[in-house]
Amino acid sequence: MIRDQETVNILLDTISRFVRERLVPQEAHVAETDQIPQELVDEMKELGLFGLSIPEEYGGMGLTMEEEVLATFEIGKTSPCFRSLFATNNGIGAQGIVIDGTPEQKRHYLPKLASGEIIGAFALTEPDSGSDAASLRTSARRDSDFYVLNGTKRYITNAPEAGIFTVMARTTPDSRGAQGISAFIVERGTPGLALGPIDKKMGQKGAHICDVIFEDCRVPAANLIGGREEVGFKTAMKVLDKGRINIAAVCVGVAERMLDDALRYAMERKQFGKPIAEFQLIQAMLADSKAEIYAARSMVIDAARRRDDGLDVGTEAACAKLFASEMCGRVADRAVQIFGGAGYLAEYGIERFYRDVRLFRIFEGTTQIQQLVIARNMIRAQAD
Ligand code: COS
Repeated sequence: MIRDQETVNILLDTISRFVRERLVPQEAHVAETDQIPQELVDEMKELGLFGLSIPEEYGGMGLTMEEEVLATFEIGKTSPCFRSLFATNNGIGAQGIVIDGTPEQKRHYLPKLASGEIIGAFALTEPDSGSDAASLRTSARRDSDFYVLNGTKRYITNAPEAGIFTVMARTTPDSRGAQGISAFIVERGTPGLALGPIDKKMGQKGAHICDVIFEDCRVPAANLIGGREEVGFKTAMKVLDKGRINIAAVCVGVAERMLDDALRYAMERKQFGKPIAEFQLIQAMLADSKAEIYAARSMVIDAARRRDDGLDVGTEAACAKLFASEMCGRVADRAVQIFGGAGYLAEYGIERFYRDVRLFRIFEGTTQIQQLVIARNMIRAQAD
């Protein structure tokens, strides 16, 4: 749903200019230093990028899902690490509070997330619990007005920068599976919360992940999301439904950027006396990429509109994430192929995108988890 086309156009133009003029020129530097310059972070805050999807009453822009994916298409046209910094505040690091938080939790945390004063992170995955999220073992034992958390969370995006963590932990000790899991807001600096060293990754330099370790970490009972135990797994799944549409949108943006770079290169690079873009085997790669991007873009917009209409989008979000992330991988591969030897060199930047986009098929649910979600929903719907 687009509320006011003119306002959205202005926002998209502003983001597009910021991406082109400020972020693209810094891509190589950020990859080399593994750090986003503070001045760029400050500009992101000024533009309101940390609060795109946080409701206006809490200081955000309150974009609808359709508006948000249009913005994400533009943000996608540069290194994904830039988006990663503010994406958790719009997505998995804040949505638990937006969707299921109490009024006090919203009032206390959302304005700080919307302004970028604090970064939010989402702590679900553990050393022995990844795709099987419901098998998580981090425990939260009630002790008067506190919960005492013990356990380790792994691969937590933005954990080194985070001011708060949405933590899924087991409040019912002997429970198995999704039942017995509750969600908490844990503030950085809470005694008993420690961070592991920053992990070295294949790509997305500038975006950081690390372990988050809880050892008798006492969290106020008021920080139980929604004030209700045992609904934390559902909160996590609802957060991921939205997150998956957003990942699909960023896949579309990055794929458009890579195809644009590949097309420009193919029109400049000459072999056999003419630009390689005139060769049909190169054209096939360009055309297949264009068609697949168009398909993914259409899926993302459709899924976003359905979510705006209040429909259950579990299946559509999984379809969009599955198709768009796989599409993005294929486009990256073709882009490197079109660049040829230059595609393998760091100097041209395309190999960096190739490494960066590999993550999209893994995080916020692997391709195989999306397949499982889609098929399960199909079977359930048929059986009903
Ligand atoms: N929205 C709301 N509720 C949901 C939901 C959704 N999208 N998906 C599941 N639920 C509910 C179910 O309805 C069920 O509730 P009831 O017990 O009341 O019926 C409960 O949650 C448990 O669901 P389910 O039985 O489907 O859980 P499973 O353990 O079988 O599997 C999958 C769930 C595999 C889908 C889940 O573990 C998953 O998404 N794994 C991937 C995790 C992930 O993406 N990790 C990435 C790291 S975080 S960036």
